[in-house]
Amino acid sequence: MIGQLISINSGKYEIKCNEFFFIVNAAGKLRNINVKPLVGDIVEFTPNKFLTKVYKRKNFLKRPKVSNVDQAIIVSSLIEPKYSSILTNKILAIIEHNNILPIIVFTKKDKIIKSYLKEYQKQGYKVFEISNKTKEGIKNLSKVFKNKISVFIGQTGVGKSSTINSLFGFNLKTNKISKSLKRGKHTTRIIKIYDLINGQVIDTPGFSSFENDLTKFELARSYKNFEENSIKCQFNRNCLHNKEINCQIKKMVKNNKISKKRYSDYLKLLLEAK
Ligand SMILES: Nc1nc2c(ncn2[C@@H]2O[C@H](COP(=O)(O)OP(=O)(O)OP(=O)(O)O)[C@@H](O)[C@H]2O)c(=O)[nH]1
Ligand SMILES: [Mg+2]
Ligand SMILES: [Zn+2]
Repeated sequence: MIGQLISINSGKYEIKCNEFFFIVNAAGKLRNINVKPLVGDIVEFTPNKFLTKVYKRKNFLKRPKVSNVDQAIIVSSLIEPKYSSILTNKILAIIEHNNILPIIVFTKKDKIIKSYLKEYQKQGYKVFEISNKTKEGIKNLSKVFKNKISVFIGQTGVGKSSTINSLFGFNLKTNKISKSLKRGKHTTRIIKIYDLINGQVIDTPGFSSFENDLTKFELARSYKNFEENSIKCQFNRNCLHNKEINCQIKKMVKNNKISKKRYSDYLKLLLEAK
């Protein structure tokens, strides 16, 4: 039988097949060829309940470990936990490098008058500001999920599960952020796919740190607006947009076509990259 792997819990795989759910183990054969099934995989399994094959993936992410997604909902809170521009730009680089459509969501708008909406909109992104308390912006955001598999990504405590609850009337577990540390408590423990009427969403455990494993050259071409414009750099796609002469990206930063903040975040990420 063929189905979709919807969650992995203590070494057991939950598979959805024709509206039925099965819990199965990995077959030894799979372990031998070193295939680690990911949530989102289309898999083959036997009636005696073994997962035997993972079909070719359209795409996959290492963190959170998911495959075959159409878009990533990158969730940041405007406050508590504190908004981190470099973290958002780091996640954007990885998502765009994998050719997955990013959608940026800022939560907790009820708590603070601060906005980064324009900054990201100017760079060509779809951006939403919402409140899970007052439900501001929820209806507008709900329009992007139709017929798509959307994975929620973000730090612990930013409100990923709360946002899924607000959007679709679910009852996923949420938890107050730690008062002393001002960050989340890692409430969501497993990656899991949930069905919508049209489409699917994936809730994921939030992280406290996020590794960037792109090389310098991958990073330099990860953002769509960098990728598109790097052909105008003198060194084309070999330009790291750093010390090189005649760099289109640097020109665009000067002319305010690319935000200075994004560029300074980029330079920091470049320094860290392999
Ligand atoms: N005031 C306010 N609180 C919010 C909002 N969104 C989420 N919260 C609160 O933030 C806390 C964390 O929310 P969660 O939904 O558990 O966060 P999460 O991103 O799923 O966290 P993990 O599962 O640990 O990754 C909860 O106390 C929520 O009620 C919002 O828009 N406004
Ligand atoms: Mg959660
Ligand atoms: Zn350049």
